[in-house]
Parts: sequence; structure tokens; C-alpha cells
Amino acid sequence: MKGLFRGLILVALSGLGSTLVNAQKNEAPNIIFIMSDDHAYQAISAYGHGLNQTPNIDRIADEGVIFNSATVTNSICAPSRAVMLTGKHSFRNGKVDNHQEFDWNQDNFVKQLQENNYATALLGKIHLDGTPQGFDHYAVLPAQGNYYNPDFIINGDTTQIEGYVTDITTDMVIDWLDDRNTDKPFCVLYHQKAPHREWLPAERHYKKYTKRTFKEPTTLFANNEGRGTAAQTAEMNILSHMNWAGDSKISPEALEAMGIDENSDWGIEAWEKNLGRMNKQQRASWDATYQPIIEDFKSKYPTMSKEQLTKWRYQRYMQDYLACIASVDEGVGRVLDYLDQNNLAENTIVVYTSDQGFYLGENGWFDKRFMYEQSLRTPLLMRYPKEVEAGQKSDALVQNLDFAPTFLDYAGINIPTDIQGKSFRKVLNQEDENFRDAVYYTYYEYPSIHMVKRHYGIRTHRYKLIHFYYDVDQWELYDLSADPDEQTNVYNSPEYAEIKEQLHQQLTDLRKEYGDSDQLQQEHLDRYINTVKETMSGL
Ligand code: SGN
Ligand code: CA
Repeated sequence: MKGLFRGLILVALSGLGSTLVNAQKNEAPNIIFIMSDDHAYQAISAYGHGLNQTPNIDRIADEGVIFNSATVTNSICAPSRAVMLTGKHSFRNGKVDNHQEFDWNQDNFVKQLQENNYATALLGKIHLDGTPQGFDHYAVLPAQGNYYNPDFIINGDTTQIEGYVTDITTDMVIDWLDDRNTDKPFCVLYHQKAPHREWLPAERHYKKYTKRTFKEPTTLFANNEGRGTAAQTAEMNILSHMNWAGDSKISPEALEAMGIDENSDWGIEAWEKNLGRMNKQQRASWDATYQPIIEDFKSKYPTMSKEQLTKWRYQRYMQDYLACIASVDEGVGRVLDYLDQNNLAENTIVVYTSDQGFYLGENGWFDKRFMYEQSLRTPLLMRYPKEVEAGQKSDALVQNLDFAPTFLDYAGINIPTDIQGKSFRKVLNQEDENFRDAVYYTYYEYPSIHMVKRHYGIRTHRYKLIHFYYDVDQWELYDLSADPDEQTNVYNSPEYAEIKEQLHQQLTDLRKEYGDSDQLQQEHLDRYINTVKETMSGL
């Protein structure tokens, strides 16, 4: 009521008159659900890490709410998207890892909106095979997609579009909004590919960002000694596992001249594929910026220590990664401006999130997957002027599991009883103090790229308990208030014995509540081995 009252006053004050007030009063809200790929909360200025500036994304928080403890249930792309659509944990919706098929025939929240008179669209990256269901219109990237001159599958037909993927996706959103049926409320899934690996920025941004130096994380050289085997054997190190050509953009010729071996079989292939898609002008401009970087590196490389190399590669990584985010942020600004210019801001829910978090050099890492904070957490900012008071900060333990029921709740549609997430609408109206005590997490994709072992666990506001299984049997316990960087596993410390017991009990209860079990994990493992055995060694 409070939000609505404030909204009415605002509209009245802005001089738009009573017709609009009446028109908006009983309307179902529009929804713009912005999701980027691998966008770390550390790289959004509203989160206060001082790494970069994202003024447009920050605007969503200033005019709405920022969540400081939002998490995903399974920190990997396609599974996260399946959870977001269905409101069900991976072991319930079936998409437990990037390799399994997603069953589009199951219910998803967009289908529900579509059945209830919403105009719906999906634009950008979805990473779920098969024909998207629930959308009046879709234009999606095949699999991971490409940054330059990308192919799009538009309602079933594949076409290549000249230009830069982030800008094209934003154009598509604005065009669709312009052409939509204005008699209906709308829901658009605006899903950017950026800033996914291998981080190819737009010209206007790489020109600036390649000249900048970024703050290093305090744990850039942490050695994971206080953690278990999984952290020590993961292949996510910036120096040892990031590709020199594909990721750091050092040309294959330069690598050969310096005698540097590429870190993976596909590093050079990636460089050739990514740059090979550019047209002449794009490539000439790229070379004009990156060739001098390569030459400079060639002159320094022979005398560089491992530490200097790590620092250099961290900067190279941040320059491209953050430059990709600059385009994403501009796109958000364009869409927010569009809403303003078309009197849509008041009754439109705008959500900004990522499919998971990401490591920006913490523990020397890139990528995600682990239940440790940087990848478990995900950015989440939301604005809905009609109902959500501006300037809120929330520590509620919301998850990507909650998007489906939250949107249905706002749309006034009954939430199906088999949805496992919970609407967080009441949290934003200060009517739900104890939203959730603990979140449940599962990760299945092992053995696979980055070699992060299978695990599951729970996180409360203060503690985290993780079990790594399959080829190890190890428990880890972290006290996030004493050790926010999770450098010391206190599972076997006597002073945490009582906490440990409580967390074990909570974990058992949560697994039961959500319907997960060791047996189900074994079934997923068997399925995984069958799916990937032709392509993976070491099983
Ligand atoms: C690719 C990336 C990996 C990344 C996976 C999954 N390598 O394989 O680094 O973890 O995608 O990412 S790359 O060299 O091909 O870019 S996800 O976001 O789709 O889950
Ligand atoms: Ca991702």
C-alpha cells in the first residue's frame, strides 16, 4: 500500500495527470529480467568493491533494492537458467550440469505469464538446447554465442548479425518493446552473453580499458592450503590455466616467438575463431590496440618472475572483462531511459542479475562452480517504483530459485505448489523478517573443464558446510564472520564442534525438504558418466 501510495504521488507530482494514474492502478506489472553471464558482484560499483563503475546498473539499486546475500543453487550457466525458469532445484528440473538436456516441456514461469495474457520475449543467451517454450518471440545465441558478428536463432531460423553482441541484444530488446502489443503487460528476458569468457570487448571500451590498471584482490596469491583437496586440484588459476591466446589475447605467432606453450588445446583455436569472425575494419581496429600490448609483453616477458606474470595476466584479464561489462552497463542505461521516455518505469519490475558469480583473481582464480562466496553469490538488484521503496539494502538469503515464484506473485498468478522457491515480495515490503535460515547448494559437473569436484552443502547467514564427494570424501566448514575469505576450514576445530553438529542436522533437514539424497546424486553421476564418457578422459 505504502509503495502504491508513493507511486501515485510521484506520478501526480510529475504532472502526468489522472488518466495515467488510473491506467496504471490495476495493471499487472511489466517485467524486464536482465541477466548477464558470469558477471561477478565485485564488478558492480553498487557493491562497493572499487574495481569499476557501473552507473546504470547502480541506478536500479538506488531506485530500488540491492541484495547482499543473493545466491544460486548450482553455480554454472545452463543449470542456473533452468532453476531460474522453473523455480526448482537442479535435481528436480533435471538440468544438473551443462551437458544434460533441458526439458522445455516442463512448466516455467514465462509459460504461466503467457497463459495469463502477457506478451513474452527471450533475447540473448539462454544456453538451453531445444525450442524455447513460453515466448511469443525469441532470438537466442546458439550455445555460448559469439561476441563479434554473432549468429542468432530467431524463432527457429539462424541468421548472422553484423555488430557487437551486447549492443545487438540491447537493440533487440528496445525494438521488441517498440513493436509489442501494448494491450498486454510484457515480460522480456534480456540475457547478455557478456562478460563470459573469452571477454572480447567493443572497440569503444577496449580502447579505454586496456590503458587502465585495476586493484588486485588480497588473495591473488593465496595457495588454498587451508582448504581441502578440491580447491587445490581445481584448474582455475590465472597463470596456469587461463589461455594465452584465447583469453589474454597474445597472438599465436608471438607465443611461438617467445616459446610459450598454450595452457589448453583450444586456446589458439579460440583466438582464431573469435578474431576470425571480425570484419576487416573490426580486425584492424582490434590489432591497433592489441598489437602494441603484445609487443610490449614480448619485450618484458624474458625477465618476468612468476609473480609478475600473474599480476600482468590479472590486469589483462580485468581490462577485457571489465570493458565487456561497460557495454552491458550502457545497455541497461538505454533500456531504463526507454522506460522513462515511454512512461513505463513506474509499473515495470526491472531485475539485474547474473547466472552466477565469478572469481576475479581471488585465490588466483577465474571461473565459478565452487560453493565458495564469489561463485555462490550472484549480483541481484531490483527496481519496482510502484511497490518497492527506493534505497533498500537486503541481507535476505534469496536465491535464483525464487525468481519464478516472485514474478508470479507480482503478476497475481497462483504459484504452482511444486515450485521450490519462495516469493521475496514480502521481504521488499518489510513483511518477512526471517525469509530463510539457510540455502541448499549442489554442483555436479566433474570431471570436466576446470576440474571442480562434485559437492553440496548449506550456507546460513554466518556459516557454510560443504561436502565434496565422488573421488574424495571431505567436509569443509567456514565461519564467514571470522574468515570472510574462507581461507581456513574449521571442520575439525573443537571450538566449532557444536556448530558443526547443528549444520549437519540443518543440511539433512534441507535435503529432505527439497527431496535430494545420496541415491539421487548417484543416479546423476551414472547419467553424467554415460553422457560424457566419449568426450572425457579420466572417468
Ligand atoms: C566454456 C569456458 C569455461 C566455462 C564453461 C562454462 N571455456 O567451456 O571456462 O567454465 O564454458 O561456462 S572457453 O574457453 O570455451 O570459454 S558457462 O557460463 O557456460 O557455464
Ligand atoms: Ca555463466
